Amino acid sequence: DGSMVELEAKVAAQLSDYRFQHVLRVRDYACQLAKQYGVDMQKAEVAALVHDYAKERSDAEFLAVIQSRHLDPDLVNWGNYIWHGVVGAEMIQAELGIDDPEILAAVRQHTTGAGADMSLLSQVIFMADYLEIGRTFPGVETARAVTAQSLAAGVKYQIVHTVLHLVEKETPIYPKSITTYNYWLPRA
Ligand code: DGI
Ligand code: FE
Ligand code: FE
Ligand code: FE
Repeated sequence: DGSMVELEAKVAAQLSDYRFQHVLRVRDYACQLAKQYGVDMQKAEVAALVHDYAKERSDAEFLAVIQSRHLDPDLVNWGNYIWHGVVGAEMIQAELGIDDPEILAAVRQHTTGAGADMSLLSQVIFMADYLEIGRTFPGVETARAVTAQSLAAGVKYQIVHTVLHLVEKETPIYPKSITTYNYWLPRA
């Protein structure tokens, strides 16, 4: 429908071609998972289209929004990889007029996941971002097979492997990632 085409154009205008192509592949994978797991396809499509909307904004823009919207002050200690989802959701709401709390939560949660407050829509977007057909990391085929069997098992697979990878590289782990790990570990 027309508004979806307009949304797609607004996202394309914000992103380099290679990242926009990633977004389109996330949309495809998200629609497939949404269909399988009974999630609203339209919401999945919108959330996938906007999930990396803010990824190419400057650090200064993110820091200004953290201040003006009174977001968690600890956010200033992190970087683009955390800001583009958590702070990006504010930009998506303000600039694209997307007010659906479930879609905004899926964007906020798409990098780290979340614990008990992760909706099926959020799980679908989290997994589609990880599994889209352009992803080539070792284990991606296993991750796709696990997710096709159980969405929760996919979430667990992703967070376990992401935390392992971050520890391996001695990279700081955002507390929400630990929350996600602890919540999903016994649940799949
Ligand atoms: O935006 P994308 O590249 O499509 O994917 P993403 O938003 O899922 O991930 C962005 C980056 O964030 C990716 O390189 C993995 C990294 N990341 C995920 N969780 C954490 C993290 N980085 C740190 N330092 N800590 C985390 O907990
Ligand atoms: Fe992202
Ligand atoms: Fe991701
Ligand atoms: Fe992404």
